[in-house]
Amino acid sequence: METESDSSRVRSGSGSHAANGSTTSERKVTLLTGIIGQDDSYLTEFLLNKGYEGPVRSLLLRLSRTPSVNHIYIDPHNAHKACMKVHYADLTDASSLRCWLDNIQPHEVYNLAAQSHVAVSFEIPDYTADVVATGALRLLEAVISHITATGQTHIKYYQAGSSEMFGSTSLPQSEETPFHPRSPYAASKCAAHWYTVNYREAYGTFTCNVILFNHESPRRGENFVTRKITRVVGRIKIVLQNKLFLGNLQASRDWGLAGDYVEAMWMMLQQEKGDNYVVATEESHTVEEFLEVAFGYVGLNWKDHVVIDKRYFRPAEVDNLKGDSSKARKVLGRKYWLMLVIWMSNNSLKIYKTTVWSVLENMPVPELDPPLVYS
Ligand code: NDP
Ligand code: GDR
Repeated sequence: METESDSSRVRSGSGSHAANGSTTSERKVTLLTGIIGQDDSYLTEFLLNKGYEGPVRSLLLRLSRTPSVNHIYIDPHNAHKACMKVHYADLTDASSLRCWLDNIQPHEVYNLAAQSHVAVSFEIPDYTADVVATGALRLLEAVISHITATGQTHIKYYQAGSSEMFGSTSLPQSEETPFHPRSPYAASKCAAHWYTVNYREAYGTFTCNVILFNHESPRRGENFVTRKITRVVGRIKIVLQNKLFLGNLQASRDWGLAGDYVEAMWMMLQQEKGDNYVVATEESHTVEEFLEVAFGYVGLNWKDHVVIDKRYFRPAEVDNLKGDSSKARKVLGRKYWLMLVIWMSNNSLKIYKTTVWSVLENMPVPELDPPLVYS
């Protein structure tokens, strides 16, 4: 993948879609952080399908891998065809953020980049806080100074909040539930949440905190539990391995589908005022229940293969998460469905099959994108 050359990193102030002040969706320019991530790839596809005028711009941290976006990436040297552009930037580098905001002049900024693994945040707490908490602050500050310098007040900011912020609170968790973070990651997300609220109150900027409960897909990183399980189920089924090592099976999560939730992200930025929203399926299941479904799907019993390994337990666990997304439901006009149910429904088996069988090196993986069919 190529990126724009360094010479394009100048503060242009002209030639952007923002300059004409249009706010119609087809003339919007978007900036996303964290393009390699699961949500970024679905959101990029969603925005392109919505008819957002290309390119959907993205910031990229590491250039060594680009699996989630390769299928929609077009070489920028084919400028008339390019539907997204990828730039070097980092949430730990304030100057890069401000520079690209000035250069791109986006209408919408989605801050999705993060060190997003909860267990890993106990190992690298300092880095996690720098990216997740201070990174959000740097981006908000870049937005404000960009607005001050250019007068472009229409800019809207999206902050990826997390159900982990609720930690050990009682169910169900809504926008009114007080936070009780149980990891450096969750505490950092709480800080990012309050920075986002503060910049809304202090400067009148349109900022949104969308507190998403877990959402999964075939593009989920393989060190998160759903993808770890389904990947190994495939390997066990074809006798590539026999054991699956896991931690706490009693933890309960409200699992939705990533491809669905990006719609909620976009929708919340289309409201008149920035606000805080919880997005969830409103159902919760344990990791053990997930194992039953995943192994059962290929005719195996999880108890014959799963081994509990203490290494995968966290210093402090979030036992039970289940959202109350009634506020978001009013905006969206519908609710989202639990992933387990969807995976078992006929039309969506292909998502599951892809996840299971994608471990087979010489076997064609069914075409999934676009579009994913969920119901
Ligand atoms: P991923 O971990 O898949 O993607 C996050 C992306 O951010 C990765 O591409 C990562 O790059 C990148 N990144 C990490 N550090 C930096 C940095 N310093 N500067 C720029 N980019 C960086 O996350 P998801 O797509 O699953 O989630 C998107 C967002 O939503 C995250 O903020 C996450 O915390 C939050 N969230 C996710 C939920 C979920 O269930 N998926 C639920 C609630 C919130 P690299 O991989 O190279 O480190
Ligand atoms: P989570 O997702 O911590 O909820 O954070 P993850 O899939 O990592 O864990 C879910 C639950 O499964 C238990 N578990 C294991 N988890 C992993 N990763 N590996 C194991 O071997 C294992 N065994 C049991 C965990 O203890 C936990 O209880 C995700 C991330 O996407 C965050 O960025 C996001 O904010 C939250 O979801 C909402």
